[in-house]
Amino acid sequence: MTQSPKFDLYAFWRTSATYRVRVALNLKGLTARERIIDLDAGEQRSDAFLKINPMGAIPALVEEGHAPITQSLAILEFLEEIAPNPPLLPSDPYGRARVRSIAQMLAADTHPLVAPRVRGYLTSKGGFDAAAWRAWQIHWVTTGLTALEKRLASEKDTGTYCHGDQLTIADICLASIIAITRVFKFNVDNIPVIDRIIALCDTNEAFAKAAPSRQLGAPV
Ligand SMILES: N[C@@H](CCC(=O)N[C@@H](CS)C(=O)NCC(=O)O)C(=O)O
Repeated sequence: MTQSPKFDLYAFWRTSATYRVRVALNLKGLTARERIIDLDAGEQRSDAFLKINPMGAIPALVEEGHAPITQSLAILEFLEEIAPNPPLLPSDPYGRARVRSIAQMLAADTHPLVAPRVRGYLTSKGGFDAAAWRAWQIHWVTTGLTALEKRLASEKDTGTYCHGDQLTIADICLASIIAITRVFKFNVDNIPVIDRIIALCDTNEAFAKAAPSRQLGAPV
């Protein structure tokens, strides 16, 4: 008999932050029941969802009897603690700090600038039209990826993946930003190290299965 998943994951097909959690769950062989929050319909601002995450953002991972876990990086670290294999963080403190630093360049400094709530504000109150929003989105994603490319190309700890030859949270965050470029159909040029790492992630079924285009609700 198949056991039903013990986690609910509040999710939407295209979101970069939810993608990170999907990849980590897949890598660790865990499952979660997805509860769809339709960002296009504004469901993240419904009273019911704001009780789960007052920030009005997904993902949230919920296990009965426990408070919801929000913030994709906190969820990734939680999954790492409850299911340590395969490890998604290096074993040494300097390595862990470098991986977390790369992850935060992407998940904390890059991704939030292109979230729907930012688009909503800029287009309703900031005078942005669709073209200005697209230029903003491309600018900030390019800024984040170009900064990371510089690090990856110059730091000795870069290997097959962002950190050595082991998949880590840094690669998951990197792939989550590349997922944004794929959903919104733009390219960032001159990032050869990133392109090489992503080509490798693309061959991994845990990443492929998490792709926005393969989720319920994705346009066909
Ligand atoms: N730092 C948060 C970001 C969460 C976030 O902004 N999620 C987006 C989807 S990728 C969202 O739900 N946005 C709703 C909105 O901006 O209105 C995390 O990593 O979980």
